[in-house]
Formats: sequence, structure tokens, C-alpha cells
Amino acid sequence: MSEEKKNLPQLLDKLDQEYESLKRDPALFVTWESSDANTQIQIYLRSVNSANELNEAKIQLLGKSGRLSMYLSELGRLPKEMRPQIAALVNPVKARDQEIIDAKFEEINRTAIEERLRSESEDVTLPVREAPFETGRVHPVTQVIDELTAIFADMGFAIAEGPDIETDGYNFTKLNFPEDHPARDMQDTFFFNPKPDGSRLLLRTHTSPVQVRTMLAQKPPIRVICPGRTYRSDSDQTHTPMFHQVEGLVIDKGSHLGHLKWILEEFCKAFFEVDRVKMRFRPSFFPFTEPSLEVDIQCRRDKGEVRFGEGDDWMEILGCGMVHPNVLRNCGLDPDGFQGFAWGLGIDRIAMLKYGMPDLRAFFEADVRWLSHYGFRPLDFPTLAGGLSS
Ligand code: 2NL
Repeated sequence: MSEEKKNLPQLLDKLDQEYESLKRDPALFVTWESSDANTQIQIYLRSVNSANELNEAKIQLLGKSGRLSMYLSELGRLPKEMRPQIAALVNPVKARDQEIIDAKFEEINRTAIEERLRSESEDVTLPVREAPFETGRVHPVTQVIDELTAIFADMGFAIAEGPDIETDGYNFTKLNFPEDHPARDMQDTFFFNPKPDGSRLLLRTHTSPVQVRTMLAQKPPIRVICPGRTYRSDSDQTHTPMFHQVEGLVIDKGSHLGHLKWILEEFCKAFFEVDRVKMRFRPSFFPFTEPSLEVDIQCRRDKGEVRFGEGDDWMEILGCGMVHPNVLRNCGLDPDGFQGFAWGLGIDRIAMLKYGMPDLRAFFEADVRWLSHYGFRPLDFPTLAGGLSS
């Protein structure tokens, strides 16, 4: 064929013309497959390179209203004796085109896959690119929560979490705060507007409501720690309106202060990564514990730097005590059957102490320069075996 390559509509026109003569005298044709139009269509199909083009040809030839389907569906309107002759001429063409199109689709797909494999191959000898986990940093508060979790999980504690927005009941009443306690004052607590029934929701001022919820929901023995955000109306160099606390709670038949002292000592050694640490327990007062104690740990203050486990200075780090019988009762536990202890400490404060960060306000300013200086590498997750902060 010396003519220039024909496009699909031209080829289809030609096919229609051939079909018209076929209908006029089918006896002149032995086969139709190798006719001019069909040969050119086969060449066209074999030369197509895109799946879209091939699909279009498939629709026009073999689709429901494609040429070859139309020819066959109008057989019924032709003289009876012609029908088998025409069908015998059209069907092989249809089968042949189908065969070519199927093969061509496979070829196009294979070529596309090979092309992708070629173009998307990785040069494994290239140096490692700086990935997000290389530049991103874990916030010191998150790091310290992960460290606490690793330490207490090792002692068999579960982690419990609860809502930041609490009821007065869970935040104060069940914890044995009297109605006129100063902590319930607007000056200290962020309250929401009162509801029609007079009750007020609030931003929890400590994580104790999580322990209340735990006691109400679970049977002893209970061993949980509750890390999370807490809120108080307070703001200066060492106080921000939002801060973080972790509280611990143990409830069992014979839990006593000796257990508490051991847990806190193991915690301090693990957290500050020292072999020994002296601790001092002083009497104190909290509405929810009796007796209540404040805990200081041994430290050395040296040119503004603090080192733990040495020296003869003391630093207050947490409060604790035996859970008050009223709190046990309020949480559905019989104080004659169960007793327990609890403690609470400020996460931001111990993060500042351990990692030498002087100003609490910088914690929550989201300054990437501060974060890239004080932050931690994301894949260095703290573990007891691998070292908490190595
Ligand atoms: C502190 C002192 C403390 C608790 C928290 C607690 C929770 C329940 C019952 C009894 Cl449900 N106690 N928590 C106990 C003693 C002290 O926190 O100075 N935190 C920063």
C-alpha cells in the first residue's frame, strides 16, 4: 500500500463500503479477512501505541454499536439465504480483530510497566537524603511522657487517659474538695458558662479525674499512671495556663507507704539516670490523701546547673500520699477492704530539670529553633534497655 496511513474514521468508512458490496453479492467473496479495508484495519490496530487509541478502535469495531456488531445485528433484516453467508464472512473478521486488540493491550501494558521499572529505578549508591524524620524533632514534653511510660510500664503500670473538659464532680467533689475550697475559685480554675441546671464544666486542674474514672470503671488491683494536659489560671516564668501532669495510682488490699517509697525511688533513679538517690519525705496536705507527703530529692546546684543523686541540697519534685477513705468511698470502693496510694508531679518541671531548659513559656511557643535545639530524634524512642535519653 503506497497510500499514506489512514486514520480510524477513514478506515471505518472504507469498511462500510466493502460491507455494502458484500451485501449486494456475498457469493463473490470467499473470505473477507484479507480484504483491503480489513488488512488496513489490522495494520492500524498493530501500529496503535496508546491504550486510549486502542480502546477507541475496540469500541468502534467490536463495541455494542461498533461496526462489526452492527453488521451482525442487521442480519435479521436481510434475505434468509444470505444470512449464513454474511455471518460466515463477518465473524472471522470480528474474531481476528479481537485477537489483535487483546494482544496489543497486553503489549501496551507490558511496555508501560517496563518503562516505569526503567524510569523509577533507584540508584542505591546515592547518599541518604535528609528525610522528615531526620529534620523533625520530638517535643521534650512528649519525650518525657515516653520516658515515664517506659519506666512505669516496666513496673507493671497501665496508662490511662481521660477528657480535658471535666465535671466539677470528677475534678473536685469526688476528690474530697470541700465546697468552699479555694481551688474551686474562678481565680484558679477555668470554668465554662453554667448550664441551665447550674452545673459548670471546667478544664481539669489536675489529672486526678482520670484516676477517679479508673476506680469507678475497674476492680482492684489497680496500677495506672495518667499523663496529660492540665489547666490553671496562672502565668509567669515557671507557670503556663496549660501544663502537663502525670499522676500514679495503686489500689490493692495491702498497698502501703513502703510500696510507694520504693516505686518513687526506682522512678527517680531510672528517670534521672543515676545509680542512687537520697529522698526526703515531708508531711504535707492534699484534700485527696491522708497522710499526705511532699518529696524532695538530693541534688547539687552548681553555677545554675542542677545534678541529681549527689550533693547536699534538696529539690521538691512531687506530692503523694495514701488515698483518702472519702475518695475511695466516692469512687465505689470500701475503705475497709482496699487501700492505696497516689502521687502527682509536673511533667514540664521535671523536663526542665532533666534537660536544662530555663523558661517554661518557650515550651509552648512552637519556635522551630527551640525545638531543633531541645527536641529529640523521632526514631530514638526511649526504652529501659536502650537508655532513656541516649
Ligand atoms: C502534686 C501532688 C498529688 C495525688 C496527686 C491523687 C489522685 C486520686 C486520689 C488521691 Cl484519684 N490522690 N493524686 C495525690 C497526691 C499528690 O499531686 O503536687 N502534683 C503536682
